[in-house]
Amino acid sequence: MRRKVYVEGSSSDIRVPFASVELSDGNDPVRLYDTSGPGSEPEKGLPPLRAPWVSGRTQLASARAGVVTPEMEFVAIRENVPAELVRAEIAAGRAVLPANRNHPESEPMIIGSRFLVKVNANIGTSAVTSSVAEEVEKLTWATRWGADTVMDLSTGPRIHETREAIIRNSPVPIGTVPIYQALEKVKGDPVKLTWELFRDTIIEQAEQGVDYMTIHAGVLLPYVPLAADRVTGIVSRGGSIMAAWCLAHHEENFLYTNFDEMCRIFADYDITFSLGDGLRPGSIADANDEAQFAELRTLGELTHRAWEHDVQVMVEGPGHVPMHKIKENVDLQVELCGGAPFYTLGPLTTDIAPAYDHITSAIGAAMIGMFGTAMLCYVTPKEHLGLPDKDDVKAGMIAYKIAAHAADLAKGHPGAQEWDDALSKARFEFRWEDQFELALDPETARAYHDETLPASAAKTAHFCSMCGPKFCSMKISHELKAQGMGQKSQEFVASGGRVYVPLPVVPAHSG
Ligand code: IRN
Ligand code: FE2
Repeated sequence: MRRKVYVEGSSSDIRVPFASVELSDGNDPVRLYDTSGPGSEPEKGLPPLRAPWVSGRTQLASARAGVVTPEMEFVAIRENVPAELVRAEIAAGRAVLPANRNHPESEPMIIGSRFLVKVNANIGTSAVTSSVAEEVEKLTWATRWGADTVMDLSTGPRIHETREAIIRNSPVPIGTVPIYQALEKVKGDPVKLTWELFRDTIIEQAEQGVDYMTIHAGVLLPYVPLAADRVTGIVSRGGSIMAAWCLAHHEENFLYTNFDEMCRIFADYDITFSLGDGLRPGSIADANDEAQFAELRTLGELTHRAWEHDVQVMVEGPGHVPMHKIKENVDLQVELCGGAPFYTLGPLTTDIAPAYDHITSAIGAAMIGMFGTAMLCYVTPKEHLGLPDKDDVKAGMIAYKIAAHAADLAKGHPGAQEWDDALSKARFEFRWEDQFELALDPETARAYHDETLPASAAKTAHFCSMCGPKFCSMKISHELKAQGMGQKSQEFVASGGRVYVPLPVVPAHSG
């Protein structure tokens, strides 16, 4: 059984949620990170838990002044790490705690390479499909499956209203790409965009409580021609809008030229920059090219500029990248952006599997997470094909939670392996119910098992239908254990038996 539990901090209003998985046979419960929030009726919204903590300083300014804010204490408990580590990583710019003053409903979380790898889920209406209620349902659904942040990428009508409903009901930070709404305001013609109109749009969204915003300020005029010979050109929506504007006016990107003013607005609300990768590769052929890395150098420059304003920054990354070119992306980003958290879209490790891009990209996501990427933007099976529905959101979330946890294990995050160990033990001891409850997706695990062995007696049986009763390796292992595996092997060795035959020695190659 899963139950929500709270761990209290130094003051009684710091209550950190966890999902406690209660196990049978006297096994200790396992405490899991929980993003599902307190739950509410969509018309009322969530309680404003952070309201008493909101101060005039950004989290970065507080961290630099040596102050551990209640939000920092909250995430330290959540991550099972010292509060001082949280403060120091934020102060150094290596982690961000996205929390707009006007989004007090959010439960604090942290994004940085020293912490658990996070997953973002994208939702949002488009001109063709979806309603406000459906989007709130998708938000709740995404956080139920572990989304650490959600981006509202709505376009089309009722953007403001959809976003309001999402923010008021969101226990996780909400991100947006404000250029999408700005483009709606000029009826879809990028040439008509202006800095003033864009500025009003970010203020409108800031007032509502958007916690982080994707800003494509690195798409500079001289970089646009670098994408001309690519197989897939510019695939970023925001990137293509800004490239169109730059070319039409033959002027430098107004997000770049007004960056300092934007920083002052972001500081007022404590909004975190997510510097957009408008020139990310959209195909294996375009990975790691000059357009992509030229933009990354500019994102590095902008990172340092935002820090001067006490504004938190993360940096977006690709895209489509084959496995052997992934590490170079992380190494360069860390170097150029002073260790600011990297937030990548996959990357997709091959282009051949439309309808399965949650898998092609989860492979890249696991790798890039292991190398230090702090947050992974999920990709759903509908990528390149259509707007994801609820089933797609779940498939994308599960694929990405696997990638993120695999990376946490590889990085040795404190406590990450406890979950695996508890599940392995339940599996070995044939505690089927415990195995289901500990599963990332309990419902599907249980359903698959019950397809062939639905009887309740099968829940304690020492086999499943994969191998049947006679061929279950775990059952045979139990019998070996009962016979004293150690003693048997000693007898075997004493009688001259060998399991591993040493390899013959071959002389080394000379040339
Ligand atoms: C993440 C990393 N690189 C891109 N992303 C996400 O992709 C970004 O945060 C946004 O949610 C989505 C679409 O961005 P573009 O296509 O406007 O760049
Ligand atoms: Fe793509």
